[in-house]
Amino acid sequence: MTFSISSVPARLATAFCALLLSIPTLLAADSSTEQCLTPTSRAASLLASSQPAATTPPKPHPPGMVWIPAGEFDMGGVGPEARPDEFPVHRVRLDGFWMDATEISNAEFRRFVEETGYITTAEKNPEWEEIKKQLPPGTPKPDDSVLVPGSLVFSPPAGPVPLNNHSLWWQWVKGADWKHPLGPHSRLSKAHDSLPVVHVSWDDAVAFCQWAGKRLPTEAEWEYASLGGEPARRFTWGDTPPSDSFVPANLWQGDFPHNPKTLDGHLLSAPVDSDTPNAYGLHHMIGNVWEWCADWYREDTYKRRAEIDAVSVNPQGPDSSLDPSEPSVPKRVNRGGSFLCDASYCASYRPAARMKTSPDSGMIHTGFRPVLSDPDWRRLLEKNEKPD
Ligand SMILES: [Ca+2]
Ligand SMILES: [Ca+2]
Repeated sequence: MTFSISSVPARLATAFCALLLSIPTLLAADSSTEQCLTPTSRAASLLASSQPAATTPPKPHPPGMVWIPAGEFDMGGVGPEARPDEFPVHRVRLDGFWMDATEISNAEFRRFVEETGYITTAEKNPEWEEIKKQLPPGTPKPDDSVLVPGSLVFSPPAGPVPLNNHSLWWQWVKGADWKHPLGPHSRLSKAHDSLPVVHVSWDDAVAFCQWAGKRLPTEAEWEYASLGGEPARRFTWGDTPPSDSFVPANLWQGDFPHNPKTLDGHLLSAPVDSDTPNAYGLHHMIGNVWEWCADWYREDTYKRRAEIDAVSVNPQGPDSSLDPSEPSVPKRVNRGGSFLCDASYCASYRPAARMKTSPDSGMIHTGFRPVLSDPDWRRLLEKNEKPD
């Protein structure tokens, strides 16, 4: 059971306009076009008139990817859920790029592992010398029995808990990794091929992208693509917050974190192509699993950016990370929210919502989707066409 995350009202308005325009004897085309436009689509049309034509590059197109046309948008928070690190809203201009239509699936990640022998972060022993850099000075080394491969798994408590302590629903599980999402007893089978790969660190995601000749999106590219060509707005689907009676994406329903209702049919992840895609053809940009971006996280990224340029062109993120709440832990950006997102906790099912995670951390609700510039795609084609 899946639900649409696309801009249905805008699509219906477009279809209605097309119907009216097909009856020229009843309505003059110019006036009917004006009357048909909703405030949202009117704004999009005005914006589009100042942007380069959305021309899709010539075929062949990279398999499984959709074209995100060049353009400008207002990057940053909209609505009461927006957090301080989403401000100031600032103007960003991006070149066009290709983006995977779906989050990377278990089947795709297995192919990478089988071809390269790659071992993910969660499958390796944690290195104390690296971990202690992120802990308060003097933190004693834990017993070696603790420093074994594992990852973070969602573990719902038996009853209501304070929401200011995530350790009450997150558990470090030895033996949890992308092949064993819930722990050693939960080995993946072919039946799970279409689910998004999870428990991948930022380093794992980058390794996959390099193998595929692709890269992770910048957070500007991710936010722009999630909007599906619409102006910046509170949610990708409009202004209505998700609720138990409105489930526009694979999120959390019920009381978080102890009493799930799974009204969208999924307690955890859903197949990567199981929803209605947005106008660009992208599935599950909101919800399902969080998606790694290339950028280092800084709380003041937008402030620093807005001070430099009126319009930021293809912003790549800061040179290093700084999260004031955990300054010793370098973090990369995640976007889009996950099947655990709920209004009572993080409300991160928004195009502008930013999350930050240490690049060596995999979790059961975190995956990724690569992007590719068109010149890089042409170079890849040329290289593959040359005989060895
Ligand atoms: Ca769900
Ligand atoms: Ca997602």
